[in-house]
Amino acid sequence: MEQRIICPYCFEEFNQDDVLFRAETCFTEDDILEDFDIDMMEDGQKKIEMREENELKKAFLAKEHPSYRSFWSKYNGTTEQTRKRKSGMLGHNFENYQKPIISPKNPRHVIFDNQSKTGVKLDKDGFLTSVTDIFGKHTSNRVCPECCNPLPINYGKFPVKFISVIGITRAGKTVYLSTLLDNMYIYADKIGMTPLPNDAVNFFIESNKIGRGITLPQGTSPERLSQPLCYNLRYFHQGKHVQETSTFVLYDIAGENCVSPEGIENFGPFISHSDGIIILQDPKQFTRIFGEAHAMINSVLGTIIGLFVGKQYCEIPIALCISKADRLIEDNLFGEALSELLKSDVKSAADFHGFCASEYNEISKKLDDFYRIQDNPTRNALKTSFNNFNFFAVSSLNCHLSESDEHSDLNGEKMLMPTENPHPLRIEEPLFWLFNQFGFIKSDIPVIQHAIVGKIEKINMEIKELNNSRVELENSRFRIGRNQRIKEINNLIQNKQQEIESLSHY
Ligand SMILES: Nc1nc2c(ncn2[C@@H]2O[C@H](COP(=O)(O)OP(=O)(O)OP(=O)(O)O)[C@@H](O)[C@H]2O)c(=O)[nH]1
Ligand SMILES: [Mg+2]
Ligand SMILES: [Zn+2]
Repeated sequence: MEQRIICPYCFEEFNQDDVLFRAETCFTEDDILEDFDIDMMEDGQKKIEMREENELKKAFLAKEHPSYRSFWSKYNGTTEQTRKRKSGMLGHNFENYQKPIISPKNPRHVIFDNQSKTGVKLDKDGFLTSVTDIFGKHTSNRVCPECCNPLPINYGKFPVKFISVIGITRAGKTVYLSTLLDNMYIYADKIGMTPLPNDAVNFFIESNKIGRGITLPQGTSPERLSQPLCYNLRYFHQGKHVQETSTFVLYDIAGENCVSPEGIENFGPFISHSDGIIILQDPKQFTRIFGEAHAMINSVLGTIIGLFVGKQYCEIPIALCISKADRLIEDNLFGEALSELLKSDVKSAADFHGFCASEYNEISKKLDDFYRIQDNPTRNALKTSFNNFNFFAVSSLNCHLSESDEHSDLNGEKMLMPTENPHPLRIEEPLFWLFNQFGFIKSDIPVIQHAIVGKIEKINMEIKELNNSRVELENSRFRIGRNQRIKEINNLIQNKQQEIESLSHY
């Protein structure tokens, strides 16, 4: 079966049956005999068998694979963690990434299928998902043949969407992702989806737990690459009318890497391979309000424009989200109507599990106004560089925070801790919007499109100018070719009006 897989780490594309495996059989140097010792043995069947077994064991030595090491060397070492087995169990405690890499095509690594004898058995979908190694141990831990990073269970069987969450340092990315993923069951249910998380996701949530009395996560080390967060979602495809599963992969990209040239070099591939982007904008980036030197347009947005624009990628959906919206609500910077909307729960579309655009469009329009007043350079950059973006405001915490006794390792600042249960505000909305843009879910009414609005605005301006010149001509009675020119202008205006009509229709 020809089925291509794109590695969520190195983005190499390969056939599903080209995967490699991490073997459960692991030997250390101590388990392997010196060739010299075997040479010394008495000749005979026993010696031949010993030599053969010793040779086989050499392929099962526990160590980090060179391709894996070289991938992670760009990021100051791996961030993969191994769940420690219960104490008292026998055997070595190897890290998962130290397990030997074996090939399902090598009869000295794996046991071939009894019937075919020419290869290993595939699963019911025709996928290569597990093998039994030559020592009889079973493994279903697939890895990418290029970088030897782990492929989650079932990864590659379903269409994959990559989503990067980016924003400056402390913008709230980790808190956002952890809260979103932890509550995914509730959110997915609203749009009729069943989430099937994997181990790395649960690990991420556990190690960045958000809750009352728990110190908030430390800053993500800028030079490190967090593990991609893979999620399978089962749902009823509202366009195709069939049950489907999709995989989506979320990346938590540390803030520094969205702005420093070296960071962009190493982390740029994650952004440029994304099918959707969630930008978290820290309220302090609104220069008109806070006067901080982190204007959106100079930092993150500039980076994305650099990575995408001119490379035909600017069609990808971009969700620009104001994070920590609770602060802006509290400071009355959003105005009454918008604050009330933001404080309400995200609804499903009235009669079906879809995106409730009738509610969302109101928020989006008001946020567009907010940007026009507070950060017009960012708004303009979006309207002129991207064809598909929308505005959101979210709060992952929206609860009282107090200083905890712990200090941050990174900058010595006091760490904060929620003193009550967090009440997240609308954090699922950007994801729902992306799902709608990917075609997974329908919306009750067409979703507002600002890029289009921008185009219409521009054409309206042009019509206005044309009208002015027509009036001028009409007033200047004795000019040669005047009537011809007026006719031409009328035609131009008519064309532009038609253009607007087709845009509004769209
Ligand atoms: N008021 C409020 N504060 C928040 C919210 N979300 C995050 N914060 C604050 O912002 C801080 C930084 O959040 P993180 O999620 O660690 O930020 P980050 O974007 O991951 O930062 P880096 O890892 O440095 O790139 C938190 O420790 C909180 O103090 C929110 O919804 N409301
Ligand atoms: Mg972080
Ligand atoms: Zn890879």
